[in-house]
Amino acid sequence: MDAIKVLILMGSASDKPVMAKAEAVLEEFGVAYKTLVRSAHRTPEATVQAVRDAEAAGCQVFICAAGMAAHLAGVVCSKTVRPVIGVPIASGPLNGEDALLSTVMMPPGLPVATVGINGAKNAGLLAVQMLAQHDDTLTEKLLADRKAQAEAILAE
Ligand code: RP5
Repeated sequence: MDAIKVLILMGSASDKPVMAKAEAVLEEFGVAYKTLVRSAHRTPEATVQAVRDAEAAGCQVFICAAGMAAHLAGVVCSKTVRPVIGVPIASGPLNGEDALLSTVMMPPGLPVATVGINGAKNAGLLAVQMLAQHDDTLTEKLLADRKAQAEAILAE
């Protein structure tokens, strides 16, 4: 795996349209990332291997998206001490409420920073904010982004 700062994992290729918003944020901020489809249930060994490979490639933050019984972020959290951001995906008959609870309700000692249902954009931004703790250029870009958001609202 080439050097990366963020690994995006998703439980199914059907999650790709939602997770494109996280990818867009990382591209906008110039953060090196890789995206893989890996499932906690369907490909458990490959999921763990992806975490190992990503850490060896310098990964600092994991973004994990899954729908229904969404255990991907929790499993990844169990294999790394890097921050894990969970994105519950709206899929299946419960429209993401199942994934939200599965992702956010981690046992004490294993935190997953969970964004809203389909909250891929915020997941990308939260990853950038984590990386910005040690990167002044990213901090400046984040401040400019917030300013642009405010100006857009005030111009309405
Ligand atoms: C989850 O089940 C995936 O993350 C996806 O959101 C959902 C449905 O998966 P597919 O049946 O579309 O592969 O594991």
